[in-house]
Amino acid sequence: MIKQAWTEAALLPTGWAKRVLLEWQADGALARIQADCDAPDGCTVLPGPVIPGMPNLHSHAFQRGFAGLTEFRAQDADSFWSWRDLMYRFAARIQPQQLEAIATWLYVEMLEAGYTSVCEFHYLHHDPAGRPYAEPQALSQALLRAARRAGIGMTLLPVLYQHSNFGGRAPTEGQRRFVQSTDDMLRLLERLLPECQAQDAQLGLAPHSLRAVTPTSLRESLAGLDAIHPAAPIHIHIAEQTKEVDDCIAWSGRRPVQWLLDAAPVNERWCLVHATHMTGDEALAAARSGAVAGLCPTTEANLGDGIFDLAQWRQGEGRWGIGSDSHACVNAAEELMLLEYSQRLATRQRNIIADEAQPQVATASVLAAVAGGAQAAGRPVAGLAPGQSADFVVLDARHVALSGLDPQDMLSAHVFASARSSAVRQVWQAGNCRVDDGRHALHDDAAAGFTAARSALTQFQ
Ligand code: NGQ
Ligand code: ZN
Repeated sequence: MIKQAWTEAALLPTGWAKRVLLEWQADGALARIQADCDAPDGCTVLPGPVIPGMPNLHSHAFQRGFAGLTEFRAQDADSFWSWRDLMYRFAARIQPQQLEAIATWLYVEMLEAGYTSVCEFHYLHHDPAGRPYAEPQALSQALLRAARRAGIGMTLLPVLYQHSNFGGRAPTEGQRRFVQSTDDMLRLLERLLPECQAQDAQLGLAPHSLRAVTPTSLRESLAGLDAIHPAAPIHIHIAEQTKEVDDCIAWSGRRPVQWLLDAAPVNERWCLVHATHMTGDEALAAARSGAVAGLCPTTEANLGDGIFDLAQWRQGEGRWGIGSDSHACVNAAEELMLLEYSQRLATRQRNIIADEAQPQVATASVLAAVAGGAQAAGRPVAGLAPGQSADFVVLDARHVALSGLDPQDMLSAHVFASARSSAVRQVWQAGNCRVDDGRHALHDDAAAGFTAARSALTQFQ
């Protein structure tokens, strides 16, 4: 059975179109998009301009549980590394039901903020003592269940984490819940594949970083992945901190991106998360590989990583998408705003993400981030086109920042002028309305579950 919805304006991969009819199949795949037509009798009329749902290409769901709780001075010079110690203390305690409660609320928030799918970079595998659960996939299942309940598309990326630094250094005590052998990881992937397929989730692999794997375990895990699930997405944290770059040079004589490009078959399957610190040559080569740059502007700002050079990346026609990573902020529009602003601050210019083909910054950035995010997710979520999932956001035309504007300016106001308030009215995922009037049906229940889990986890800190 075909389902339909009609809107006055929709952002298609080719740009804005008017009077658009969207048609999708029972499985949620778009079958036809027709512009310049009237709404058929009885067809659902969407109450505002429609933009594609945003894939969130990088998430550590459990970190939502302590967002806002690391903003105090704990030592003379706080840094990414001292933040990470606090994060490990939180990670050490979390139980499966708490992870599920936190993730369920997070995914509700994501949907309400315009994200329709999420890539979970998931490294919390074992129990708090560091022993495998009776079901080794217990925590992965908690994330899959949370995604199913909230109704968000999922790419699950179990993380291979074996070492604490370059050169195969032994993992630390704080990393005990993350660590497993390459063989155990491959068995985990085998178990998870049918579970993912049963809910239309994609399964991939995330070697955590070049710090956490060795050249051998990287090579063997990628070969094993290819045997289990060819074409699966591969995500890695690549060059987020200058200390990491220095350590990589000390270990190998090469910078991390350069090392990876030399050692691994980097291509369209790869997402290079936090490729913040690259030389011009590295950026050009990485962009040409077809890999997606995974940009997480609010987390990278929160952690003091540095500023990604988007102009340089685009010179190589590099693809990119956005992620909310540590979830200090869960808002697709705000990530895009901060990305553009970081570029303006660094270059002292304006309207960096726009170009001749698409002079509107908000429109250009939504289209680029949806395309890149879909590639990184390895799922058909690349916008409003036949064969893609019916994942879309209806902007709130009643919001004061948007009211009375034309659709393209409404999107611009949504990104740049809605003052951190949400101008999202409805969110549809796989053809189902998950958010109506700005609220997800699970909003209150999921919020209560989240606050209970967080209270239990923070009361002894
Ligand atoms: C993570 N987080 O895996 O959670 C990392 C930090 C690390 C971010 N980069 C840990 N946001 O890189 O060792
Ligand atoms: Zn991360």
